[in-house]
Amino acid sequence: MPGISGPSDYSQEPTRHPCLQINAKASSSLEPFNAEPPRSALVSSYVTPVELFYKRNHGPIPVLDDIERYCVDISGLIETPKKVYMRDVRMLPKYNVTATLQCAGNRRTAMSKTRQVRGVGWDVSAIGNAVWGGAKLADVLELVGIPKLTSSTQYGGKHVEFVSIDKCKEENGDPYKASIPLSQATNPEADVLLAYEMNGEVRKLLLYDDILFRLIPLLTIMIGGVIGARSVKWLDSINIIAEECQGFFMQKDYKMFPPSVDWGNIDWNTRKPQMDFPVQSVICSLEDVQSIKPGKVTISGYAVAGGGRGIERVDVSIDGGKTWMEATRIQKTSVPYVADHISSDKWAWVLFEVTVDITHSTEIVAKAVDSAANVQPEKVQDIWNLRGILNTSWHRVHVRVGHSNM
Ligand SMILES: Nc1nc2c(c(=O)[nH]1)N[C@H]1C(S)=C(S)[C@@H](COP(=O)(O)O)O[C@H]1N2
Ligand SMILES: [Mo]
Repeated sequence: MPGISGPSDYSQEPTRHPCLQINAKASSSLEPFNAEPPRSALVSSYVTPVELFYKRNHGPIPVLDDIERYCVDISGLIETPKKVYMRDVRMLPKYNVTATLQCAGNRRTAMSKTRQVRGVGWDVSAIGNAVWGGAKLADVLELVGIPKLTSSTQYGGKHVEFVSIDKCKEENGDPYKASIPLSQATNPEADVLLAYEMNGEVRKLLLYDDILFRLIPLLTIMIGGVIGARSVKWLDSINIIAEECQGFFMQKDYKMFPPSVDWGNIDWNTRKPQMDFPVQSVICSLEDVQSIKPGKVTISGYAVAGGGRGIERVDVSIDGGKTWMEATRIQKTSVPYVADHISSDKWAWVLFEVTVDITHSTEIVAKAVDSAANVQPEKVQDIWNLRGILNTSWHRVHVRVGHSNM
């Protein structure tokens, strides 16, 4: 790709916000940067600030030396392959879609406590909500002659593969990639974006380039309601292909296996790549174990439904799940952005709160219900899987009530 390169080491990484908690695997300079904000930061604003947004990488951050030459190559099973430049994308109608990005590995650390899993450990903050600005992928694909609502091109293209620039060891040094069905990519209602902005700013990378810090916008795919792994950052090319992407992250990772499958008897081909994430909710105003004073406590957190289903309600219990009360939705008065599309909120999380009276040490639990009446599973043991993905079990925190000497 002219103008852009994927470094093979981590010597040119940008500076990150000091509040981000770096996960164990990433502490070595040989590993990609993976970090999440403290959970309390998630409930302080409906839109997560870019610098506090979790970072999930599989390779070094790309380096751009000439934005004018940066373009995305669209080719494959189509009539007219084309190079799409940033200016071409900016000329298409712009949409602002508020959408939550969640890593499939969110809450993996809690799952690993029941039985060992493989993967980077995450607490509850491998998630964030942003206003993504960009062109709809459906409009971009029209530039190469693919009409809206197409499920197959005349040459047999049925999937859209997104290939990045960053080199990953899982792909044997090749770039990160993923795909979605063509029918979803060409459906304007699916709101799949070729995004150039996050929260109203060009998505920037601060890179040290001898003497300068430069602001670098790169195109990113954003797919609401789907696990983060499919929203490919730093796009290099788009391929229209017949079968889904055969890359590592589609075929050998991010698949949901039953608890009976372990590394000794795994057959990756028996499962489909995970796409939508299931309904999730987490308490963010309290740590997993926290000492508090007796009296009124306001409990707050996030709830998000996959597939654009939207949150119906959030139930909170202060007696370990015996009795429940309904939390209220925190009004998102502080949102500084106006979504262009009435349905754009369906991809976004809901922040909830409820004020309770705590008199003694207890377990506080949250569970959410989506608009299709799907509910979170009670126990993490029941959904354990060897890759430790999609831990959406009831979120439990323990409060210890102390008295005078607190
Ligand atoms: N190019 C590229 N895109 C990628 C990844 C990556 O490593 N490289 N990681 C994926 C995963 S697993 C997640 S959860 C999200 C994380 O995006 P973020 O770092 O912006 O939060 O990006 C996805 N897209
Ligand atoms: Mo992820």
